[in-house]
Amino acid sequence: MSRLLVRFKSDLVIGSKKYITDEWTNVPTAITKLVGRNLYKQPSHPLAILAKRIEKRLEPLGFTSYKGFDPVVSVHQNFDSLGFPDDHPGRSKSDTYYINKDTLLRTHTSAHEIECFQTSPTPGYLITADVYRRDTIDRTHYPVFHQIEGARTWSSKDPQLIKRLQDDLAAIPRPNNIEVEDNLPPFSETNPKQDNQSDEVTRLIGENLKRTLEFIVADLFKTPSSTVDKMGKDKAKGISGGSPSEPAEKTKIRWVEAYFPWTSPSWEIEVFWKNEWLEVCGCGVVRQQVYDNSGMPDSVGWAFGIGLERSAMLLFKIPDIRLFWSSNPKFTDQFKEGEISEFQDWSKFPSSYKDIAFWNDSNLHENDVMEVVRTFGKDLVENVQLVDTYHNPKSKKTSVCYRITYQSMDKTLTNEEISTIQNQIIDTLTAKGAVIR
Ligand code: FA5
Ligand code: MG
Repeated sequence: MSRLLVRFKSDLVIGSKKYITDEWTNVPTAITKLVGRNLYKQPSHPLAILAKRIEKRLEPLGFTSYKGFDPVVSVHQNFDSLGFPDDHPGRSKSDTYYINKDTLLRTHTSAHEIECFQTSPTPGYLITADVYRRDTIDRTHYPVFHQIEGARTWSSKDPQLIKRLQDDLAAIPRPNNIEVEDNLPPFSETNPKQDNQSDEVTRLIGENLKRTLEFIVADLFKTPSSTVDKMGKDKAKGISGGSPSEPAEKTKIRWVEAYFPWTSPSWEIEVFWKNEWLEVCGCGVVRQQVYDNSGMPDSVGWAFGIGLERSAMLLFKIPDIRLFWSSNPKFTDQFKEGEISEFQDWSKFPSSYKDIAFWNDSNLHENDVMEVVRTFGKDLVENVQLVDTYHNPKSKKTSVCYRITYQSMDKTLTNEEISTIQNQIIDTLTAKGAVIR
C-alpha cells in the first residue's frame, strides 16, 4: 500500500521535463531512457539516411520536412482529434505508454497531423519522429520505432480541382523497377469514400497517393552501383559476411485494403521480402472530420505513415531491429550519409532459449509479459514467443508457455547470465499473480 502511494505522488522525468503520474502511468525507465536518442537525426544512421532520401524526393513536389516534435503528446492529439473510437484497442494501457491519464508517448506520427496541416507553408509536408508502442518482442518489433508521415492537401473549393488533381498526378514520375499488384477499386462498400467528395475526386486523390508512395518505394529499392563497388572493396579488406552483388530485380509490391479511423478509403502497401509480404506503410484519403478539427474544412487530400525500421531492414539487410540502437562502432561506422549499403554482420553470437510456463490466474496481458521480459532482458532478448496455451475446463484456468530466446549482439552469453535474468522475470511475473508451473 505504502509503495503504491509513493508511486502515485512521484513525478516521471522525461528529457528535461517532469510529469505528474497517476494510475495510468506505465512508462518504464527502460523506455524513458530511449527518449531523446534521436537516431533519425544522426546523418549516417540508416534511419536518417532513409528519411533524408524520402525528403529529397518529395520536397521538389511541394513538401516541407518537419523534425523534432516532442514525443510527449496529449490523448487528444494522438487519438481524439483523429476520431479514434473510445473502445479502440490502441487506446488501452496494454498497447500504449501512458505518462498519465491525459498524456502519453505518441504511438504514431499522425498525432501531429493537425498542427502540420495548420502550419505547413506548402501543400504537402513530411514529419519524421520516434514513436512508442507496447508490443511483442521479435526481430521486427521494438517498443520504440520511427515513422515518416506525409500528407498532401488540396482546396475543395478550387473550381479547377479536378484539373489540378490530374496535373499533379501527371507530374509524379513513374518508376520501372517495381512490379505493382493492385486489384482494388478506388473505393468500395468496405472501404468507402467521404460523403462530400465526388467519385472522381476520391479516385484522383487515391491515385496520387498510391503513385507517390510507389515512387518513393521504387527510389529506395534502387541501390546505386557505387554502393556495390564500395562493398566489393570492403570485402577485399577482409570484412566478413555479405553476399555477392545481386542482379537488378524488380521489387514486388502490392496494395491491400486497410482501416484507420481518420482516413477512408485506406490502404497498406506491402513489399515482398524473404518470401513474405511485409507491411511497410499505412495510408488513405483524409477524413473530413480531421480537416474540420484543424479549422480548415475546405480541404481534401491524403496522408501516409511509413515504418522506417522495416524498410531499413529490407534495404540495408539489417537482420534484427535491436541493431538500430547499437552504439557499437562496428555498427555505427558502417554507414555513410546518403548511401544505402549492405550491412556486414560482424559476428553471430549463439542464441539459447528458456521456457516459462505459468497459470495466468491474474489474466496478465501478453504485452505486460513482454514488458517484464524487456525490463530485465533489455536488448539481450531476441524473441519472445507464446508456444503453448492450455485451458483447463474444470478449474477454468489457463496455462501459457512463453519461449524467451536470448542472444547478445556483442558477446556469447553465459548460462549464469541468462539464468539470472530468467529468475528476475519469474519473480516479477509471480509478484504480478502468475503461478509458475
Ligand atoms: C500507423 O501508425 C498510422 N499512423 C499510419 C497512417 C498514417 C495511416 C497516415 C493513415 C494515414 P500502423 O500502426 O499500421 O499505422 O503503423 C505504420 C507502420 O509502422 C507499419 O506499416 C509498420 O511498418 C510500422 N510499425 C508498426 N508497428 C511497429 C513496431 N512495433 N515496430 C516497428 N515498426 C512498426
Ligand atoms: Mg498496421
